[in-house]
Amino acid sequence: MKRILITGALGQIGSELITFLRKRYGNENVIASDIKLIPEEMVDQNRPFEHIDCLDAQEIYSVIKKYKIDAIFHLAAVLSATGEKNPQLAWKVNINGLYNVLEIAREYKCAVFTPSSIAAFGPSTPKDNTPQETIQRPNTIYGLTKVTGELLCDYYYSKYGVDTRGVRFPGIISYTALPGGGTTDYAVEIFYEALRNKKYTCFLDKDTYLDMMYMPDGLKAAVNLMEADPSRLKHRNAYNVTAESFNPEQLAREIKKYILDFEMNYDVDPMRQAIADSWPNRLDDSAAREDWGWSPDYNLEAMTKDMIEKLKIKLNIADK
Ligand code: AKB
Repeated sequence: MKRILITGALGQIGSELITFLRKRYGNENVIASDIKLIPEEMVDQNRPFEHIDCLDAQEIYSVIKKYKIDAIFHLAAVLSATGEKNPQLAWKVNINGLYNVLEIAREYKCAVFTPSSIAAFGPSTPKDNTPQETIQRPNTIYGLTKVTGELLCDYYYSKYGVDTRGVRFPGIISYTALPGGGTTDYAVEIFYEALRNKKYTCFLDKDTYLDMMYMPDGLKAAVNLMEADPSRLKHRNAYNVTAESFNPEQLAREIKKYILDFEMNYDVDPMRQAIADSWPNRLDDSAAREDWGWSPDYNLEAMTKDMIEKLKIKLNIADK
């Protein structure tokens, strides 16, 4: 990877991946792009930003040619809860956008990273230690687009030799940009509410286990996979990765260690609960560990401590 394009760069993962990749590959070699306009404070000659709507193939083409891009981190996507509210939009953005990126990658010989998700599994998938290769019959539109995306990326690799790679991300927890429209978003919202108001009303039930990961591990997973020796990759799209599996009650208990009077309530949202119930409790990520040395740095305890420290600074909340 010499010159990298990130799509969806203003989203939760994108906004941190830009900084991570720029430190590694140089500011001028990482081109951020998004359908949203760049905020004033990010305008900088040395840190390129381009407007790209991934549904417009010409917009992607012109940026690929302009900067001689050889690797694309394609993050522009509609997440699970938003997808269920607008399935047509989810299909259009997640599938047509990916198709455009893959076609351009085929022509310009770019490597492509596309995140899949725990949503690529469904109710008939084994819930515990979910294997790398198993039943994938999701019942959400987001999940359908993720399975289709995995297969499409595999196809472009075997048919055209496009260097496609991906991981199945769990819920990503971070303090820089908020996630938008996901089912795992509670695990980010809870920190903001706990620090600001000392209480949180959770939209998932207390015993709903899901895989989660702290952002530094998510960035490491994406970049390590893209830098991995291709001859070692037995799978390409997409590797199971996880860092921690917990339920809302366990997260609340961990937060209470720092905010003693934190109060957790529940008001279950049937749509998001049904989505969460269709996903695994915990993935088996041994294939990623064996093939490219995946290993997370943060568990629930380490992540909670760091989130609280960093968010206190961000929200300007002083210790008493
Ligand atoms: C979502 O909740 O939709 C995402 C995901 C697990 O892919 N965070």
